[in-house]
Amino acid sequence: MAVQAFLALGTNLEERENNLIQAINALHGVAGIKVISLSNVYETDPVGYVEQPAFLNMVVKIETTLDPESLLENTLRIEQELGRVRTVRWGPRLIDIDILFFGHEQVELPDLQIPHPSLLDRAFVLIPLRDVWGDENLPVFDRTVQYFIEKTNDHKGVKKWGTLDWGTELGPSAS
Ligand code: GSY
Repeated sequence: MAVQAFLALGTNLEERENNLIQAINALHGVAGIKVISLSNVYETDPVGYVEQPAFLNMVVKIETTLDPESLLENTLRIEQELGRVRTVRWGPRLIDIDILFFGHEQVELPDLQIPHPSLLDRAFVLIPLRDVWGDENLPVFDRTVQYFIEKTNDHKGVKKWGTLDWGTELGPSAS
């Protein structure tokens, strides 16, 4: 049975828009993953290690028949295939793909925690998540995304940059 999952994408090196497009197309190309909708794309001030270029961040809603660990394997493989090189921890990256939610499931494994543990502190994740999630309460936290956005102190560093038009410019519209 297919489950809805939400993935956060971030990039701050080279052709940032192209990195997002490549990642979304690669996700949609995996058997068992269907991209359903995209948030707006936001340009965001770096959080953590601040001496690095601004990020583009967005959230992608998918349906998947994979289990959470297989989904993780695929996101890690796509990060690597798109050329992610970990130089500085928290440092610049071509593409970062984090699993935020996987249906209503909670996962606690050494290499995978769902919901994503830093989700609620990061305006660069919450603001795009609101675009594709809407006004419903989040599973596990039982509050709206808006509730958590109002608690962040870095939302001024998140500015709408543009949109990617899934279904026309990126990939198949009829699948
Ligand atoms: O957590 C993902 C990588 N990352 C980001 C990011 O995607 N966006 C912003 N604005 N800051 C970040 N710091 C790190 S680490």
